[in-house]
Amino acid sequence: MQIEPQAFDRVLSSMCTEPHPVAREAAERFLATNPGDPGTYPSVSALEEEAIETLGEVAGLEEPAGYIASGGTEANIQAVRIARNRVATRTPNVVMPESAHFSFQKAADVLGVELRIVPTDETHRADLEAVRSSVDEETALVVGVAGTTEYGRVDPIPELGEIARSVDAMLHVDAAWGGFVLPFTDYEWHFGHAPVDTMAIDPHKMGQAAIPAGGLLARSSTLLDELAVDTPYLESTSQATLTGTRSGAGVASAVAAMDELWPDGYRRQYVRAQNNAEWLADALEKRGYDVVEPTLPLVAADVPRSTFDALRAKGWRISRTGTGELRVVCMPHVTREMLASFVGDLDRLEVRASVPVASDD
Ligand code: 0PR
Repeated sequence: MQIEPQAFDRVLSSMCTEPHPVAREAAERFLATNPGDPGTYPSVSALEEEAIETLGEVAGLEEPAGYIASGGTEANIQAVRIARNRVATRTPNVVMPESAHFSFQKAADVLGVELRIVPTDETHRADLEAVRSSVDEETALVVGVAGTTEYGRVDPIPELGEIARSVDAMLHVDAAWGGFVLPFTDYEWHFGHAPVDTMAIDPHKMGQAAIPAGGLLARSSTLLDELAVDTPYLESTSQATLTGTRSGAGVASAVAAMDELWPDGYRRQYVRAQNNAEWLADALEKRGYDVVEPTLPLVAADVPRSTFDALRAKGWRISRTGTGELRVVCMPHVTREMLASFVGDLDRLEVRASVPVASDD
């Protein structure tokens, strides 16, 4: 096979990153292991327990239950599934802000629950009044996002918890992207801050593990039991995961990355990424663009479509928010030099755009 994977030197929109060298090495070593069959692959199974212990530490949960999933999508689907299975009603609903990831649409479709999507306020966070007026006795789950995909915003998690409790619903926090930066901020987002029942927190995003390594955490193993099915021909007796055969590489790389980086390495990474985001926001603002302030390391700015397209044509891997703003995610592989080179390209494009077209006379 001749083809090489892409380089990361122009990747500005991904929520994944180059795995940490120790994560890469662990992934290679554990390629031929399957945590879906703990009776046959006990060492990767033990590693998965370690991964959940550490994820619990990151997310303020002393006795965590959970597993390493294929990603945030699976974790979100499983959280909706737990909540759906716990309510008596035949017509359960899930209330979430419009900023929540599209994986909840998949969850609702697969699981047959009604999705009630409420607006965000002017700070791009869940509008609490709208959430309050959308929940009812058939609400199985309220979703809060801790680090939204488009703007990196953190919903008011404790308040969402109160609303969920007022109707006996569960609270799920989607920290798939934000989970490894939020511990170093003042946000209230985790199990220790609010009555959170389940959480998505992905080592394969800010956690610098290899893909696939998502995380599903639950406050208690009873919650996870809602997902368990019997596995008669395996040595283990039941399975709570969505997929059967799973990636031991993902599990091992998650443990290796977290062993290496939690907490100091992740803290340094957060500070560097946040500084980069603020530098870029400042550079874009100085050039007259409307910038959504980066409260986490993610910058959105109102750059014209033609400029956006020209930057993509130059090889920059950038993406847009639902309303069309340029979106740059300051992941660990994003350096200041990359951002400076990106802004340099932007300047050259804008100069060209402002040069009047030469006339013939
Ligand atoms: N929750 C949040 C808050 C997310 O941002 C994402 C993914 C998910 C859940 C779903 O996670 P998985 O993709 O692991 O299932 N957010 C990014 C997105 O959809 C994922 C992404 C990753 C996109 C890498 C591009 C990319 O190169 O935009």
